[in-house]
This record gives sequence, structure tokens and C-alpha cells, in this order.
Amino acid sequence: MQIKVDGKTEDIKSLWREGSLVKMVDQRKLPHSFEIISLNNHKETAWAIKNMATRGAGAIGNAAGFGMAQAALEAENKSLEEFTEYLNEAAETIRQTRPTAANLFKAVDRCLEAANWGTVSMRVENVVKAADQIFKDDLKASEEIAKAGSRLIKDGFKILTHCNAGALAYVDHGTALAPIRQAVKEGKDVFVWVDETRPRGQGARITAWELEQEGIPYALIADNAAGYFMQKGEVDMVIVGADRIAANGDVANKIGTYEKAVVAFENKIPFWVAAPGMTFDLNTLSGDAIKIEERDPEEVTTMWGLGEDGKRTRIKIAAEGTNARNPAFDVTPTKYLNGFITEYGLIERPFDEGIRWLFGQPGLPPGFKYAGT
Ligand code: RUB
Repeated sequence: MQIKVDGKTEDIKSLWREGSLVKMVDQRKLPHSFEIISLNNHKETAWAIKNMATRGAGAIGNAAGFGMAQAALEAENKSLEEFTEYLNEAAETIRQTRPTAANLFKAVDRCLEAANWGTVSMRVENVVKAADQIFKDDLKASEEIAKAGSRLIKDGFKILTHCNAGALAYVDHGTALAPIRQAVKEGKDVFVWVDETRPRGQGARITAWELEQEGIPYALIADNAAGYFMQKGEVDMVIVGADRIAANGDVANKIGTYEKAVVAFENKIPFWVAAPGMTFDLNTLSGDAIKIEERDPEEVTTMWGLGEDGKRTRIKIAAEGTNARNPAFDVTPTKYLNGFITEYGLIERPFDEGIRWLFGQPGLPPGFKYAGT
């Protein structure tokens, strides 16, 4: 995405690899400061995923892949046995960071598969190649999602989105924001309602910042204002991203997505989920089998922001000792969805058939288009 840093316009990705270093936009600091951090080894990259320096299913999938590449490079002088043990341990460290997004686990598995033949140096090279390929595939997928989704957007549409499923949640362009960017590029007049997305405020801090950077008209709203605008006929469609999509089409996404979907359904507003193949998990049959991350309750009882002195500060918004719960995701059942926007086109009902057909078999030719497009 194009961003303005210190008066200059730069084209940035959410993260990338430079040799054995992983670099990423530190999303914890946005929107008040734009900082790139460097992670020296796979343990630091795992730390960055866990602490949400990088976040969003696609972005953490790529961070996981790059972390595996770092681990392989760290072990390049070891014996085959030691190398295998080291890589497996690194895989476990990365898997333990965040449980919900399918992309992270698939990226780790793709890198492990790349390491199962040849000499140690061949295995290292193959793991690095696999991680770089995930990055290239995701870049391409986001461009295809943009084109497929933009066809759903009519001139003058007001679109609501939840959390951040933009360029920073992926490698570039985004998932939910990609069709919106594309529609604007095609000259359509589009307006975006941005849910603030408590507790971590990904909408307020990141989505609003991305849209501002690109000059796309938007308004930030409190999470509990979405229903008000839907009821008043001011929302034409909802597009969200996803962290894991089960084989039947149930969608795990940022906490609050389910509520938006139910209210959209009640108001007959189309609700679409934009996600690449990496987010579909055919081994999870339905949403109730998806592991939902529960994060530190302090994220609910406190907030980060800029103090009056201009310094980034954490404030307490609840009394000391307040009991809180903090599930990071919820599951939206298929009943509330109109369909999926993927790199292969749209998936409409019956979702389980479309999903199985598209992602449940190996060897689909690149550029293959599902009949729903
Ligand atoms: C992110 C979140 C995003 C999806 C979509 O949660 O729920 O909507 O990950 O991401 P968190 P993508 O901020 O807790 O990681 O656009 O990459 O598919």
C-alpha cells in the first residue's frame, strides 16, 4: 500500500524477509507512530506474532513462514538429525503463538513439508523458498480477491467492515479492504463504515489509518453503532475478513463479527467474507471445533492512546481488580453469510460443496475460476 511517511510516499508491505531478518510494520504503534521492527531470529518473530506487532490471519501466516525460514537458516550447520529436531521445535514455538488463524498453521506445515528431503543445505533452501512462495501466493491472492470482490460493489455503496482486514492484516491490498480499494480504483464512489473493534481497536487504529492514507472516504464508529446505521438504511453491504473458515462455511473472525452478521441479516444487508484459500480449513468440519483465543483481560480494562503530553500511554478504564473476559474471535454460522470472496472468485451456496470443490482437492490449475464469478 502507498503510505506517507515524513512527507514522502512509500510503497510498503506489512512484512518482508531480508536474508535472515524479518522486517515488519509494528502495528502496536499505529496510528500514532509508524515504525518498522527487525526480528533477528525465529524466536523474535514468534514473539512479534504473539504480541501482535504483526496481526491479521494473512500477515501472521507469512510471519510464521518467515520464522520457519529463519529457523532453517539458524540450523544450516547442524547434522540432519539436529536440523530436523531444531526445525520441529521452531514449528512448535510458532504454532504456540496464536491458536485461531488457519494461515499460521498451514504456513508452518508447508515449510515443514519443504524440509523433508535432501541434504541439510537443500532442506534449508527449500524451506526458505516455501516461505517466499507463501508471500508471493498471498500477494497474488489479494489482487484476485480485490477483482472478484469489486464486482459486488455498486457505485455509491456504503460498506461496513469490522477489525482490520486491510493491507496490514495481509501482505498487501488486504482481504476485506482489497475489493473496496479496487472499486475506488475503478472510479466507484464508495464510503466505508469502520467499526472501532474493541478491545484492541484494530478498526480505529489500523483500518481508519489505512483508508485515510489512501484517501478513501470513511467514518469511524463505536462498535455498538453499527446496528443503528444498518437500521437506518445507511449500510449497503458488509465485508469482513476471516481467521479460519470451517469446511461447512462457519467463519471465525474478530470478536463482534457474529453480532454484525446477525444485525445485517435482520436488516437484509448482504454479508460477505473475503479470504484466501489459506484461511479455509477442511479439517475443521464446523465452527464449534475452532479454537478461540482468549487474551489477557487487561486488554479490556485498559486502552492505549496518546496522552496530552503526546506520549503513547496506557490508561485504565475500569476499576483496579475488575473481573474481565477477552475472547479474541467469535464464530459466525453460515446462515448469516451471502458468500466468500476468494482468489478463485466467489463461493455462494451451498458453501460446503463450493469450499470442498475449490480447496479440498490438490492440483487446481493456477488462475482457475470458480463458476460463481
Ligand atoms: C484479525 C482479524 C481479521 C482477520 C482477517 O484479528 O480478525 O479480521 O485476521 O485477516 P487479530 P486477513 O487482529 O486479533 O489478528 O485480512 O489477513 O484475512
